[in-house]
Amino acid sequence: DQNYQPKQLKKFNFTMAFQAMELLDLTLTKVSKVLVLYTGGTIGMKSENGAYVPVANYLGDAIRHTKVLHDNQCLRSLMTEDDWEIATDTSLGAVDLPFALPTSVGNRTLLYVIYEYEPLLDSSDMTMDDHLRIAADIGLEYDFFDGFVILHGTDTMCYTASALSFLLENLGKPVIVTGSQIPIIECRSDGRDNFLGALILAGFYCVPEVCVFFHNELLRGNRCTKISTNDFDAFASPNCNPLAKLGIDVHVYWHRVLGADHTRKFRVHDTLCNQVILLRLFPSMTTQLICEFLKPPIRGLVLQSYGAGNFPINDSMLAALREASDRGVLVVNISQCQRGPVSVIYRTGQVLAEAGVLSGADMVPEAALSKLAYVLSKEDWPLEHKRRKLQRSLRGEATSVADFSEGVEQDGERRAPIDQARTDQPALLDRMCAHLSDQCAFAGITLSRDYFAPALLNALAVSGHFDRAEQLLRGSEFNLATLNSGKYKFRAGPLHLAAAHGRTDMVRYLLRRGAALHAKDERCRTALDIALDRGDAELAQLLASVGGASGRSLAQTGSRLNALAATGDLASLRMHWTAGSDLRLTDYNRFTPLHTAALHGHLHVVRFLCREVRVPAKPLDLL
Ligand code: ASN
Repeated sequence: DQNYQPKQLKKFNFTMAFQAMELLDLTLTKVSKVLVLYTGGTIGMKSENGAYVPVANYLGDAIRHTKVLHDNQCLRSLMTEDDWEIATDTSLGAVDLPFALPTSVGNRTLLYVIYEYEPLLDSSDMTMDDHLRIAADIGLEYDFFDGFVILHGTDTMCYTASALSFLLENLGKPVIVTGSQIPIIECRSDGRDNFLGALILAGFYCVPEVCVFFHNELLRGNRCTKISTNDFDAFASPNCNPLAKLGIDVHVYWHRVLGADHTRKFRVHDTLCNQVILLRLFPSMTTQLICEFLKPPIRGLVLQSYGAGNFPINDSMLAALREASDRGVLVVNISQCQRGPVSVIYRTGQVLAEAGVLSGADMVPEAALSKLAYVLSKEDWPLEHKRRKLQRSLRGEATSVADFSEGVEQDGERRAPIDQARTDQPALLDRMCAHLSDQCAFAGITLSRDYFAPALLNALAVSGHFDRAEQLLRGSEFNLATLNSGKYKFRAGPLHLAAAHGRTDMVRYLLRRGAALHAKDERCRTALDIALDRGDAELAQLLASVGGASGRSLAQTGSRLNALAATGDLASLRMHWTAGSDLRLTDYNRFTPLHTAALHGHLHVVRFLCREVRVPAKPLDLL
């Protein structure tokens, strides 16, 4: 229908609540910040005239009054009396205060901001343009938050999660899509647990993937599919086990989590080709129907064949596929069965390969379609390259041992964390372990192999022996937990240690191996903060060039910059500038470095700020 105008998510003004976040004093607390993008879906629906529809401007209120999802006391404890009064005085205009989860284990605080799109959509109304919108908005806010939660309808949740997994290239932070089967304001809603679990995982666990969280399980977003219209357990990930399960404990299966190559900067791809189609084979399908499906402007087709990837040996149907493939149409073969890959064990499968149809391995249809839309949108890739890409696992969407052992290639391709084929050096690890246990024996510590790898890696990060670190990672049960020294944020890992000892090559190596660029230590510092604190300009520049950002609040950074301006430390200010710091940030007195430098008479700093950085010389408006 040419006249059909799809409803579309509109971009939001993000600045307001983020500024409110900056009112909070986050200096003394281990805080994670999560951005929640609310697109619609049952979770925020109400029944109107006997049918559920999304209702604007009410989910936030409902959440603010739900004790397990928001704790006003916790928020208040982070603000001064004055700021609290200003922020909550409705006569001054409402400030959108962030939400705070009740403080839980380890005195960690999780703050989140909810952005509600307009219009809210039942996910059946969503299109690829909405996927692009969400990806672009994550891109805009990427540096300011530790993780992202997307509230979404369940019906097309897996399409969105799949599309995002491809669009968000070199993703280094968690993006978790969730929703519910019963609206959150209803008594028996599954929405509260789903939302809460998604927030906790996005805020406190460095799983740098696009995931779906539902019914206590974290699933890779491009591996799952909706299997039930009415169960709370609505999603299955038939060919990939869950990445995490929430029971009494939060259990992340780190060996399944994919590592990104963090020497490549996060970027958002901004197009998808919607000239793609999904065709499920059925007995008596005709050649004419296939030809209709393959007509221009269609550029890609996902064919859901029978069983292990089988198709009738029908010459005219196969000729139609061959002709389309010769014209440059990309046809990907996946199975109608939920479990297992397509293969060529039957003649009925071989004929498809001979007709130029590409293997989609064990992809779910949602992932196959999104991958096709993504690959086809890469206009600068030659056709042969696109074909190759389609047959590789780009974001863990398909099982392909060959891909994984080749490691990371480019454009955000992910590496499987366990090099299972490479556990060929146990002897080396055992020798290292023996050596370390000798040294530790006097302390009466019993160390197991599981705990050795992180400890050894930390030691190697300090000494900078990345060749030995590589031997260690290959020889041990290497996973992201090893690389990041444990499961939680707020713990220094090898990347922090290497940065603290100025081991630039080691930092580069660890990033390539998938160490979390954005992980924070006990003092909320990222590796970039440590490099800046040490005055290591080269390392700071390296970390900034791959997308590293500070883990500190803007006020904390502002104070540091002002302190440097007060002492006239031009070299350090220049280093911060090269590493991407905003030299207009204010300290707790609302002074900018320019004011401070002027106050202390540091003409060379004033000159640098005015002439090179071009900081506007604004009056101090708040004093
Ligand atoms: N129709 C709803 C949607 O996809 C279903 C749900 O969210 N449970 O938006």
